[in-house]
Amino acid sequence: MALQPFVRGEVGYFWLKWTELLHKARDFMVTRSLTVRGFGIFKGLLESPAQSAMLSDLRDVARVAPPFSPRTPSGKAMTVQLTSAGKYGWYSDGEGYRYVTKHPNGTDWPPIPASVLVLWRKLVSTKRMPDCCLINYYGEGARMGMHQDKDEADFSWPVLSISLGDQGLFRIGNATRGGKTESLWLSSGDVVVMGADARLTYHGVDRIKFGTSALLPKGGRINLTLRVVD
Ligand SMILES: O=C(O)CCC(=O)C(=O)O
Repeated sequence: MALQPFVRGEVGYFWLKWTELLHKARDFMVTRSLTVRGFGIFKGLLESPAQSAMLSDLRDVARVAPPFSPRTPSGKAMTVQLTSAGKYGWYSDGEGYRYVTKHPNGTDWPPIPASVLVLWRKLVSTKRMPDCCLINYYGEGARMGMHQDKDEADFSWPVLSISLGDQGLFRIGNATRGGKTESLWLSSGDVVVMGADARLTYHGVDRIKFGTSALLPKGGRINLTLRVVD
């Protein structure tokens, strides 16, 4: 009788250690599902509860820094709506593409949510955090033309991309514009690492397949890209 609480305590302790070990093993075994032209693609890395938690954090960001549709340097309004979190936000107008320290409404960008940084720590670095989390929202008809991410100072850091919501048709090209491309559907919870030799590979999003995810009540797709800027 007297031993019972002790035994229960021991069993509880070992059970805790065992589940801790299992979680650690699962984290360690994060394997990339596929590599396309040097882009590491982790299908379904983010599970459904983590996607919902991240979405809730992004809503908090959007309350402080509301999404807007910037103009390209040629004067066309972009079809995606975007906002940012972090030290810098990505911005574009007649003066060109660049990073800026304030939202167009004059406020500082909110901090990058911890739920987002977890993925950066897991896949990129625990020492250097990203300076910018660009948040793109693709509504009906929105797309993103083929481009390179090259407004950053140091291309040795990858760009980490996280997809939430409806599927997006992601196109991967080459180190220079043009040539043959390959496309794949990115689904909610998929994560892509664009780094090393593929850091400056052209990529874009051709279209969104509405109604393929229940995450966003009104449909559409959110894409986050984490970037080291300076
Ligand atoms: O939406 C995506 O999957 C890619 C986004 C992107 O290429 C960018 O923000 O530069």
